[in-house]
Amino acid sequence: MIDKQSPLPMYYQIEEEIKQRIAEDEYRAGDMIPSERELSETYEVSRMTVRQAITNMVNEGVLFREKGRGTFVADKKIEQPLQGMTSFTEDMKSRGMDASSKLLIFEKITAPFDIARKLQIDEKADVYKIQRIRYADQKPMAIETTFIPVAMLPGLSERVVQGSLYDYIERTKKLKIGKASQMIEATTADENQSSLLDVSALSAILHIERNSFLTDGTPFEVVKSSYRADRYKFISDIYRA
Ligand code: 16G
Repeated sequence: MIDKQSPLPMYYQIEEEIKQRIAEDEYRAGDMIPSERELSETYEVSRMTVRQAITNMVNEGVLFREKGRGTFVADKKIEQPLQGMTSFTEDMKSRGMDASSKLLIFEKITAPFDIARKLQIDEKADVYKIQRIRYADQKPMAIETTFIPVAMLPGLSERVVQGSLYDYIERTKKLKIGKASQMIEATTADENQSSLLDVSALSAILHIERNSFLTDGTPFEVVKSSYRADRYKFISDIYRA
């Protein structure tokens, strides 16, 4: 309950109280939480205070609002470890979720300058440009744009990239994936991204770029992805030297 003598702000106490109910499964993903009016009566605080608490939790991705319907408990964010080079398909499988893709672009193009440099190929060389929306249990999680040298995987097809690219590289092509360097930065969804990812305009997005190499050091992909920040958090273990 809310302690009005506490130095902790009342909106913060309400947040903690609602989060506890979620942690204890009293409110589950998809449940509607009580209205602002009901919460302000329950906690004997102003609606402004309740609104502040709810807005903070919406911004954190704990709750989401639906116009004209109410406020609901969001699915728990996917915790993605930063160590270990896994594929989207493997990541979802390990969580018991179903991975699928919608192919938006599959074309052969002359490598853009920055991509040619990262793939260490001739500027006039051809690359595949593949753009996929990646889904977990039918819900959009990320948009991925992948560049691969055509010379590396001449037989790549639309059908292959409907499934797992890494599976094709390793099991069909018998190439050995070694490592990647990765960059993550914060952005917001533009109009196109927000409609593809089914989020509102200017939602928080995690932009990730991965540059991947075979075990012999040959670069094989550059991937630019936009992950829904309300569905993902990246975690890592760190050690003090
Ligand atoms: C992940 C990788 C991406 C890779 C894809 C292959 C990140 C940021 N990206 O999404 O680089 O191309 O997996 O997935 O982790 P697939 O084997 O399911 O096609």
